[in-house]
Amino acid sequence: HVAGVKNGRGFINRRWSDKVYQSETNKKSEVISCIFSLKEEVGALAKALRLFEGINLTHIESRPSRMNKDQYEFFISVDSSSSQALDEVIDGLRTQISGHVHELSRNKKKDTGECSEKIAMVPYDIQDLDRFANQILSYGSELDADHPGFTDPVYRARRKEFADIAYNYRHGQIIPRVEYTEEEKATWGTVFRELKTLYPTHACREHNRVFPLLEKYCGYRQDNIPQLEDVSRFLQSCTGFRLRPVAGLLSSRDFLGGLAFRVFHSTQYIRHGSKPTYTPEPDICHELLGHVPLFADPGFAQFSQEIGLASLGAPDEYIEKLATVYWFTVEFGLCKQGSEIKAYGAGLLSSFGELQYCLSDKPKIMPFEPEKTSLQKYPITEYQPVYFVAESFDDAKEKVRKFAATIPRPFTVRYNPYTQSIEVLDNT
Ligand code: HBI
Ligand code: NLE
Ligand code: FE
Repeated sequence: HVAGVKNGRGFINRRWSDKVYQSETNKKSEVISCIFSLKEEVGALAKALRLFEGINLTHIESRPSRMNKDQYEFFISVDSSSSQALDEVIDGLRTQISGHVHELSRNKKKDTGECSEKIAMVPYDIQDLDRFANQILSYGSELDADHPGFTDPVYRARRKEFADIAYNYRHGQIIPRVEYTEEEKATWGTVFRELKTLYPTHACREHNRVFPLLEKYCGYRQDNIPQLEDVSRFLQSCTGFRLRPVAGLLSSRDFLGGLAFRVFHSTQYIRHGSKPTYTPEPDICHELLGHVPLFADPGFAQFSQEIGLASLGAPDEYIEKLATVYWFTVEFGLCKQGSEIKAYGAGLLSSFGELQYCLSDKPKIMPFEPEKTSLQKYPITEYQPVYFVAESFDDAKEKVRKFAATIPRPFTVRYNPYTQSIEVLDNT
C-alpha cells in the first residue's frame, strides 16, 4: 500500500511508519532526530546550538525553508545515548528559540531488535533537485592542481562562468544558451571528427541509431557545439529524460538521485584544448556525444532510471556499490551485439583514445554481474584496466533489478511520471 508519502519537506523518514507503529505498540519512542526552523538572523543558529552543549550530535544539515521564505530549517541527529537529553533540548528550542520543532522518533523493531537510526534526506519530487545539485566535489569551479586547465587563467575564468549558470539554474527554466569561443569550437571539432570515424565500428547499435537524429534535429556538427536546451527537449520527446546544468562532479548520491527522475546532470563547459582525446572529468563532449544518444533509447533510459530509484534512501555502502555498477555500465560498459562486442559506456564513447583501447586486447574483460562488478576497484584518471560485458540492456536491467532488491531499505519507491514525484511503498 502507498502511504505517508510526503511530509512536505522532501524528507522520507526511513521509519516513516513510526506513527502507526507507535500507536500499535503504545510505547513511547526515543527521539533521536529533530528538525527545527529559525528566522534568518545574525547569530540565530549559534544561539540555538548553545542548547546542545554536552550532547553528541551525529548529524546536522541545513536548508532554506520551503514554507517560510525567511526561515532556515536545521535537521539534527544525536546518538542514542543522548536521546533523553535531546528531549530537554527540544523543550528548550520550543520555549526559548522557535515554536517550530518537528521530532522524529526511532522505534525498536519488535523481534529483530534492529532499528534504523538514520533518516535519509532524499529528493521527493523533481523540483527538490534544486537543493541537491549545487554541492560540487573536487573538480568544480576550482580545478585540481594536476588538471591541464589549472595553470590557464583564461580557462579558469571561463569555467567560473559555466559554474554560475549551473548554480543559478532552477528546475523548469530554459537552460541558458552559451556562445562558445572559436577555441572551444575547435576542441569540439577535433573530438567530434575523430569519434565519428570510430562510431560505426566501435559503438553499440543504439548509439548509431540515434546519432543521425541528433545531427538532424539538435545541431550536432563538427563546427557547432549543440545547446543543452535543444538537446534536453529532444531527449524529453524520446524518453522523458531531461538535462540539468551542473557545475562539476556531484556526489554519487546526488547524481544517482537525479536519474530516478529521469534527470541527467550535465556539464556545459568543454575540456581543455590541450588534451582532446581523453579527460577524466565529464565535459560537454562527454555528455553530448557519450551519454545523450543512449538516453534517447527507451530501454537504456529505463535501465538508468532504475539505478537511480535503487539509490534513493540506500545506505552509504550501497550507494558506493550502485555508483560502481553505474561506472561499469552507463560510463564504461561494453555489450555483446551478435558475435561482436561494442561500447555503450559514455566515458568510452566520448574518448577517442579509450574507445580504441577498450576494444583492443589490452584490457581485461569480464561478464557483468552486479554482485561482483559492484566490488571492483577502478581508477578515475586513466583508461580502465577492467571492463564488464553485458549480454544486452534487457539482461543488464534484470540483473540490476535483482541486485537492487537486496539493498536493505524499509520501503520501496516508485516513480509517478504524472506528478514527477516519488511514491513510497511500505515494506514492513
Ligand atoms: N557528477 N556531474 C556529474 N557527472 C557524472 O557523470 C557523475 C557525477 N558524480 C558521480 C558520478 N558521475 C559517477 O562516477 C558515480 O559516482 C555515480
Ligand atoms: N574520459 C572521458 C572522456 O575523455 O571523454 C570522460 C569520462 C567522464 C567520466
Ligand atoms: Fe558520464
